[in-house]
Amino acid sequence: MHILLVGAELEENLALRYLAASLEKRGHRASFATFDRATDAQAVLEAARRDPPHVVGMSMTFQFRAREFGALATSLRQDGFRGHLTVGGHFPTFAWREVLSTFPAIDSVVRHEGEETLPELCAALAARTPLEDVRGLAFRGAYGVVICNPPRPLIEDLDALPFPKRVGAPQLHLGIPTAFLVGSRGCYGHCTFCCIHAYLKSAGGSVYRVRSPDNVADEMAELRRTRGARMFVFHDDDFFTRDAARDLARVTALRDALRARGVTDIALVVKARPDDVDERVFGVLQEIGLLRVYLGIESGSTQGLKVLGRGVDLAENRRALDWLRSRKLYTCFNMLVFDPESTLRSLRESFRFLRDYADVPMNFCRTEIYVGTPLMTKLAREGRLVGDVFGWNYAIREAQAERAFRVFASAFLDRNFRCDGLMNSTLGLGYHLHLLRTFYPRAASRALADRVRDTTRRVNLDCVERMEAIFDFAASPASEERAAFEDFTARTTAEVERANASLEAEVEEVTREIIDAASARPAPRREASRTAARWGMLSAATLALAPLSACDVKNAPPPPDPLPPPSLNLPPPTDPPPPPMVNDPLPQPTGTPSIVQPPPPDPLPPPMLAPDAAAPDAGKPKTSQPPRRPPPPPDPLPRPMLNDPLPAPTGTAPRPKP
Ligand code: B12
Ligand code: SF4
Repeated sequence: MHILLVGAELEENLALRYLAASLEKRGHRASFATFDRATDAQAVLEAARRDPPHVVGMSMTFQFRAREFGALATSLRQDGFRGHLTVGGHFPTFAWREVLSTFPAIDSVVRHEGEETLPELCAALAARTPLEDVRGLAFRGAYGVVICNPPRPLIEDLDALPFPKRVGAPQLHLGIPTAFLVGSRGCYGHCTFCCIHAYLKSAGGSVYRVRSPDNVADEMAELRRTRGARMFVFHDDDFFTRDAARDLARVTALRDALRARGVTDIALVVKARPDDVDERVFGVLQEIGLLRVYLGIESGSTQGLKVLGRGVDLAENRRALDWLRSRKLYTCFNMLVFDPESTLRSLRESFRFLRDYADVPMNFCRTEIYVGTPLMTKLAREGRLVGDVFGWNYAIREAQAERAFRVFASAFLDRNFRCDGLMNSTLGLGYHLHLLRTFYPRAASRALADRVRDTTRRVNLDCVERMEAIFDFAASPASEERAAFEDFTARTTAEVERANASLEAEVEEVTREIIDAASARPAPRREASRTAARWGMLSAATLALAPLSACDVKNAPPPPDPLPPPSLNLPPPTDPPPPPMVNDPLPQPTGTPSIVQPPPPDPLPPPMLAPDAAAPDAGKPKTSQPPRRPPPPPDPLPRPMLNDPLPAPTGTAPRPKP
């Protein structure tokens, strides 16, 4: 069978590449189509027309883009695609009912990991055997009834998986061929806002699985040999386990395995929690070439850390940042400064934290509500969820904090959320500098490093000062008056946008200096192979020519840390809050496939549209549940924030997680 795999390719889409490798191992043929934004739809349709697939598989991972994928599925049908259309990823794993009910063009949802389920689905389609036998599948059966089979347990032996199928040229970061990979899957954390824990728990099996160091080193060696890769970005949910002895054994074995294969002169990017930062473990990683650490700071206030369920305190956040800073490791972080229980006091505390670390590149936003998370369950119980599963919204409990958020949502929209906006460009700036230091050391100067630090500080302090002014206003009686609130919001937005222009110009200038410094050198440091030399020179030239303003992460250097644009579906404050579409998520009945009746609605059963909870729902299918009613039709288009009158008791604009 030919399977067309569609998804975001902001970076190499590992989900699709793992799936392609597993499909090909079973004798199928897999091809890829990029869908980074709605305007890519035409190219996907053309790919399907050019080389018609039997099955289209879409990676609908991001909640905020789920409707776009649904619309693409509809367009594929209108364009004549008659094969099976399936989707997978984090969002539909939980919201399979809503996805299948809302988008009749989609035939099935592969829940959790797809390496076994998708090939089995293809085999069942080819043999015309019942889809009820495919574990991990939710699908539209006879008469349009939606059936959810029991979940498939997570893959225990990650070493048994074929390496992801790599296609196309590697991304170049300051001229250095870059590869993305995962050395483990899962995480021991229980953060309330994160869907990863819920995803793992609802599948059943070990929440953390790790590849052997030899298996990871084999893949890195292959990437080095075949694609010239020297920059390795690990997308493990958390590269570490908070068990320093275990982590030390793993990274030491990885270092030795890489050396044994001659994979040296490389750099690594990893993600870590603050309580993962251990001197010995990070020391070994530095020996391998650790260049960048995404540190899960998430909040700079005690209140925030508690609501987010981080399991660390502020002192731990500070300890990790201080230590990484002292080792001159490029560290960056995101803060979910606003959360449902934020207060002006906790917000001020978070921005004091940011002031103390103003030289560390960062971004900040509101905590978004992802389906399947404990935070979603909590807000649903409290009747505070607004909108629907495709984009939940909520109001911060404290009115002053909510008013501050609303000003922020307008004023910082461009700065914090555009993928090449000021904050993402500043994150890229620090990354560029460290790439220069690592791969072009003779081109790196002290003066350039000082400029990067000063620019980063200026950007971050500008944020802190403007946010503090917003807090002062939100605390004042004037902020309760509609006209004064609107006036302040408009003025602040205009001022922030003016500042964006000048600060962006500064960031762009320093970035260009780094690129020029790298391009002036004939080849990166310690060239190990002719392949690498060729890539290095080619990409340096590419970077020098790439417009920095372009939001094309395939050509532009370091991929930004794009936050999804906020959906500004704020309900008018006078409206009563719309009833939440989600009941308290309940565990799936063990051993029973769930069934949902598709539109048109069946008048009989009451709505039961709970997204899956984190509770395990493993088991064997036996009988069917009575059909359930479909969700209400999709919400009308989001309303723009700025047209909204005064801050409301409920309803705000969603923001992402880091
Ligand atoms: C790499 C990554 C990115 C990369 C790029 C991804 C890309 N494709 O271009 C970057 C850094 C750009 C990124 C950005 C963002 N990301 Co991100 N990202 C990840 C991360 C860390 C790893 C994904 C990955 O490669 N995993 C390895 C593969 C093998 O696993 P997998 O993706 O789960 O895929 C398996 C299954 O889910 C399933 N599956 C997945 N797709 C499909 C499709 C089919 C057809 C089938 C059958 C099965 C299937 O099978 C796969 C193989 O087992 C995940 C965390 C995670 N655990 O997945 C977050 C994650 C996906 N990101 C997330 C978010 C929120 C974002 C941002 C919105 C965050 C932000 N900064 O604001 C942005 C949005 C970007 C944008 N503008 O579109 C959330 C999504 C939550 C949600 N429900 O929406 C996740 C889950 C992290 C989290 N817990 O918050 N991200
Ligand atoms: S936020 Fe990070 S540490 Fe917390 S559960 Fe998610 S992946 Fe784990």
